[in-house]
Amino acid sequence: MTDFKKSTVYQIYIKSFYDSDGDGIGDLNGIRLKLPYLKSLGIDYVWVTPFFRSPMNDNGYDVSDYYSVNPVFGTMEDVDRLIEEADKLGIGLMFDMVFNHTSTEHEWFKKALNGDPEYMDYYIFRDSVDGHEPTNWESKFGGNAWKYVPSLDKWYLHLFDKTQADLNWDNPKVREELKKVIRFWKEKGVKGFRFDVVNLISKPEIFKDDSEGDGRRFYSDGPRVHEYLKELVRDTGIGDMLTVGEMSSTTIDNCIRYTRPEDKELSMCFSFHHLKVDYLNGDKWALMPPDLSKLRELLKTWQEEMADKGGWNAVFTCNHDQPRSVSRFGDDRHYLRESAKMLAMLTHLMRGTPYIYQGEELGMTNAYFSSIEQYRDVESTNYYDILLKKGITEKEALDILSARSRDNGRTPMQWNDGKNAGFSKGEPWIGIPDNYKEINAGSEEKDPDSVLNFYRRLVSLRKEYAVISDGGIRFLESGNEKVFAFERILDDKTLSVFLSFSSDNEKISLKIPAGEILIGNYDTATEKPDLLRPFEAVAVYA
Ligand code: TEU
Repeated sequence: MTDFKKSTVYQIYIKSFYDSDGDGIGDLNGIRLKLPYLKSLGIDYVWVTPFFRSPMNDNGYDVSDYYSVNPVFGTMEDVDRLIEEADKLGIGLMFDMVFNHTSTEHEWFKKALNGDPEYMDYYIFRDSVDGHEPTNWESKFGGNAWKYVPSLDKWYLHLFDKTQADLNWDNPKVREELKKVIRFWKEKGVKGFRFDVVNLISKPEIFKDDSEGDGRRFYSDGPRVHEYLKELVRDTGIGDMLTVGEMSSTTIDNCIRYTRPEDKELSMCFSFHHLKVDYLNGDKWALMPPDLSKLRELLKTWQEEMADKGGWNAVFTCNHDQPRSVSRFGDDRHYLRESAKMLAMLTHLMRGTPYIYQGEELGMTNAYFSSIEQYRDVESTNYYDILLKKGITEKEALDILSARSRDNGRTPMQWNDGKNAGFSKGEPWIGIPDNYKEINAGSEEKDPDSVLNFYRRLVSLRKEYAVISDGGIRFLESGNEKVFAFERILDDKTLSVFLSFSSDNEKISLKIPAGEILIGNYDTATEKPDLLRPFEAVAVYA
């Protein structure tokens, strides 16, 4: 089994990482050219978001052929070279398996649309109920989750975009097809897999209206999900690789089962409850500041329970579906460095495998787009229309997108202060925030105190200190809701971590203990052990 506890994973959103051929879109060769940078960060694995053939309605999460490369990202030879060169540097590649759905341009779906019963059974087709949709379930991207096909007089289920048709995992042929895909990429030498929304694959036997919600309670962590995952992992022989499942609206009990080694499902999983603490009444498209007490409570519960029951978290605050955490939980105007480093310590010092999302290690911020024309993401443009239809003004709708759009995390990687932030010689597919002049890899490389160099230290500390990789965890009451405190404990060693989420000085009822400061985001030690400066973060080893 890979020692994934000592590992750090770096996530690459290929479209925005590095463009090697000047078409304004990142590509496989771009990743290969930047391998030395990744190596210098000390990371162990790179998760590359989907680069397979796709009409790109959802930027590659709508796969039309699992075995070929989207020409905009390169060729199969480019994939082989990337794997080979990464391997030489000791970096393992993880590919992204989008198995809950395929694009409606996949040949299976085309055959289904032609009425071939064998392929119709690859998807979830249902008859109308009283002349309308089979259920009232909502798509995650807005609107009803069923689309009508007049020629078949049936509806198909799409939990995401209407061009992403959900697969029928209850059909053993579908499961065999997907195993073949894994084997194909495994043979190419990848070292791990990320499974997209994999806890949504098992749908209920009976489809009925949800009177309480959008339908998710019927298909999240569905009836046969554990059985299907075990089968997939066993039959493809990926039990010893690094596998991470993306779990949408999941529960701790299920995540324990997904990740307990004895269950032989996955190495770790992503959950998202902690990234919904700024959703007003649970609505992503209604703004409020983050509820810090709720954030702490969720982290405490997920960290401690997973630890108690042998589960393992993938720890993260940023990815390609999320706004930048420094703009969300930090203060990107007044305390960019302090807050970016504080959030880094949160992610890298809790229990679990940390994930760095490209640009996070530079302190990259939200995009701050101000016009709808600047947005590219299907979810954002759909919801813009939905918000306007609800009667919200254009200005309000744009303010909501500016805080919540997935495009905030999808702007190009800021490599240097030159043209297009050094991302591309052509016109980038999406805009770049003006702050790339200050926030970029080139300048941060030269600055010992940069966010980038701070991430490097955190990545290497995980390898040196077993208390970080293997220790238990216990959250402490700091007496101040803006200051989180926890201890990592292994044998007779304790790492005490204090993190302030405030732009002011904050007093706590605990005292930061004496000991070796392993890492912190201020140069000087605090003079008063019960006072934290703005966004101060400190980890004491004793
Ligand atoms: O994301 C699944 C997912 O649950 C989020 O996209 C979420 O629905 C969204 O942020 C709505 O608020 C995965 C991928 O990471 C995402 O990029 C894909 O769009 C999606 O699956 C469909 O494949």
